[in-house]
Amino acid sequence: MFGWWGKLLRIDLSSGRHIVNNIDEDVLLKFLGGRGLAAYILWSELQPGVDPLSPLNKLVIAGGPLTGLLLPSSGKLVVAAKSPLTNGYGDGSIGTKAAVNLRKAGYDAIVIEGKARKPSVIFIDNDKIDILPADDLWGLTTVDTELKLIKTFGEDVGVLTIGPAGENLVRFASVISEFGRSGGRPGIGAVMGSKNLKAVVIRGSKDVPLHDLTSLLSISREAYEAIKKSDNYSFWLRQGTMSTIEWANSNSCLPTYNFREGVFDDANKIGGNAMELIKVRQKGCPYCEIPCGNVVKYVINGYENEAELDYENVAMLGSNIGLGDLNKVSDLNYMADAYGMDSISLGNVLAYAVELSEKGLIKERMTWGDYRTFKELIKDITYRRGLGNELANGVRYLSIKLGGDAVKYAMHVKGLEISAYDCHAAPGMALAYGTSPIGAHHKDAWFIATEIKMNRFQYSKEKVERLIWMQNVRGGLFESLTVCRFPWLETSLDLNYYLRFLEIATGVRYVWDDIYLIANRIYTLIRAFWIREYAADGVQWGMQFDTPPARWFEEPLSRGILAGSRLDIDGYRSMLKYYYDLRGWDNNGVPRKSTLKALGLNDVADILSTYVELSD
Ligand code: PTT
Ligand code: SF4
Repeated sequence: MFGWWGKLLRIDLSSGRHIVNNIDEDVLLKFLGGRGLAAYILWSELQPGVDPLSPLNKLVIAGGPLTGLLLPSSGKLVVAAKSPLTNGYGDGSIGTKAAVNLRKAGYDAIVIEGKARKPSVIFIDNDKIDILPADDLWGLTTVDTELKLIKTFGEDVGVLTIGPAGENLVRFASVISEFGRSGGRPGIGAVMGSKNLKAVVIRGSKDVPLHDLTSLLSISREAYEAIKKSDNYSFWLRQGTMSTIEWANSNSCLPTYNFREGVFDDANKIGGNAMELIKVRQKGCPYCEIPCGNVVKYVINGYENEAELDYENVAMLGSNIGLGDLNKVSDLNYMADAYGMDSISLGNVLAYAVELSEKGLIKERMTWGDYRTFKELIKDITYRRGLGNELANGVRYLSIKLGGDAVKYAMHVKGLEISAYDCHAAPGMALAYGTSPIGAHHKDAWFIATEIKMNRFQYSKEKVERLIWMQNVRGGLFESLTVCRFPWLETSLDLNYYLRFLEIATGVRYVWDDIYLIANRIYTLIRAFWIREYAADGVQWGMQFDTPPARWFEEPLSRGILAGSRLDIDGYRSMLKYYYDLRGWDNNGVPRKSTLKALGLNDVADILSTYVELSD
């Protein structure tokens, strides 16, 4: 086999033992790697209905057939587990040296199971695996932890770590690497914490077996050159994702005041141009020629520090909480990275707290843009104190606990807080959130930009068809290859390059129909996972889980060029039904027996039919 090792490292933290398993070639051909492989492992190995924070949950760290090769932006890996935030499938992508080292150590994936008796670090040095005590690291921020680990193990290792938020089982704790790369929005950091696992440190020095090294080197040169010729190249290097702030504001989709509005008066103060004024350097993932990490130096009352800014975290910890000062937004971002939690969910829970306070649904008093209170609240979330302890469970848990009107203002889909695009006037983007396989995240389909070029207010079949294509490419292909999608999206690298990379690496010729089939298989398997897990908890699957919050349907925008806009529930449902048809799922969003069979998921059909009646 070329391109893949066909090896999975399995580590049991309860017994301290590890083993290297072979991965069937058929599984790799059918699921590629990364997300596809993680979904396959979690479906096949997890006991249905398992508590995500119990030792029985498994943490998967997976690369794909292109990860770590000398190809554009190939240093990404997927972290996945059953999510403690959503109770469904959860994953995230991180750009890190750990991705390259994972593959160079001789593995396509690692599965971590059980629970260590004491805080631990896993150190993987090629074939040598050690589980080491981490009492001296427990309680440290992700920054201090990584600095210490690098000091101990050397500059060449890759580190995945959690902060105090993961240790304290904050349900949206993420996994952090390289002081500001964050992955695993749906609480994958809390899964690590529940296993007493502070960090995974990886060193690898082997060469991944390749089908055609000479062609790989020459196509790689060609692709890097194509990227540099892109019209957007130099602007992207200046601002990365940050220019999206101004763009979203001018298109009335910048989340503002807990997704009540799509425009923010102070957008320019927190946008890409403002960011450039305090930017001190750029940071990138391995093998990336278009580094998009904006490192800024911020100053608050004479206190100076650095933070890494992207669109999503600035929108969510800026406009969505009514904060229009980039220094303060940067500070909250720094806290999210250092404590190790997802900035998108954090921006949601803070905004939710303000709205609950405004409406008198909680006793605490706070207002929009209240930086000092937010700072304290972030500490309280991390250490699970008072209101922070409730917010640490995410907006869905708290809304269910409070009941009544509180449910209306909880902005999530399937329990995952919504990422940074307001959808009052974007039914296609709303559908992207509704059908994303991990809950409301934009990674599978950043449909908003496409939609703005179409008729924004239309509920059309064409939008659904384009959305599915986008999901299949972004969430199916890129998440499973596993490489960064930005060279394609932001510097127009021709998509066909990726099929050529795949063939040169593996020797297997995939055409687009093969890729769409694989993507459909992955989406349908992940859907089966959700249905099985919910059914095991006695919850019947239905359209409501694929529908965004009532706010976007019921409360129109009151400001900006699109004032008065809101979504139409019938229009949304008609698009959702068509989406189900195209995926081969029934009217409740449950995969049909015939679909599962056509995708080669016969055993999944057999198991799923014991939980829910499958249509033909
Ligand atoms: C991703 C999500 C995003 S998506 C952002 S900004 W974005 C937020 N970043 C956070 C952060 O930073 N700190 C923090 N504590 N929490 C954060 N939460 C948010 O996490 C990221 C880039 C970006 S920047 C994007 S879009 C692209 N995402 C990719 C993806 O998902 N897959 C892929 N194959 N390529 C991608 N390329 C781009 O990577 P999650 P990263 Mg992250 C400070 O993973 O869980 O999906 O959440 O990956 O290495 O940080 O790179 O405007
Ligand atoms: Fe990492 Fe950005 Fe480069 Fe993608 S474009 S690999 S996220 S630095």
